[in-house]
Amino acid sequence: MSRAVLSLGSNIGDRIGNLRGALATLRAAGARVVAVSPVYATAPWGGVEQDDFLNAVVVVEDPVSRPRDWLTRARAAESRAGRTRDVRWGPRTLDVDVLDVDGTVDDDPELTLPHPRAHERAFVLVPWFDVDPDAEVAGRGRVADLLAALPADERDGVRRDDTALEAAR
Ligand code: PH2
Ligand code: MG
Ligand code: MG
Repeated sequence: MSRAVLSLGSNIGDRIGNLRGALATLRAAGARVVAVSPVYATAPWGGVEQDDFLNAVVVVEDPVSRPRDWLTRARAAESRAGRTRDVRWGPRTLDVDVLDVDGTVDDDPELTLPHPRAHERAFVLVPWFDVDPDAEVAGRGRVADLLAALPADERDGVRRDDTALEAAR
């Protein structure tokens, strides 16, 4: 069994529709969605002036996938949302980042695990904590502790949105 934690983000077009489309694509590709965080409206991180994002974190499982298979699915979801790769840390219809796969630590430049900036991003840590309060960022520490260590203004830029990604199951 392979268990991955994915970050979903969108700040162009139908943002919530883009996040929902990601779940649909992941399921169509054979992933079982085992946890879905609340949706957050988040101030842009990374210094590019752009609109606020909607962000969420999901936990997905599959009997056989290796880390690269999760990357393939993430990219499939992005391209289905019409994603083009342009400005680094810039606006996007859909970003699906692989945060963790079974605690793997790997410096493969194609898929670095855990995600190399997850530990410093409130828009990742807040929803990750929601789906798994005991989670660890492999080699970095507990999500709860990393979150507590972030500057207050980073956490304040992450605000719970009323819209759910999907109806409660
Ligand atoms: N994604 C980025 C750059 N900056 N900021 C927020 N708040 N949320 C994101 O998902 C995000 C970002 C590029 O991947
Ligand atoms: Mg990203
Ligand atoms: Mg990405």
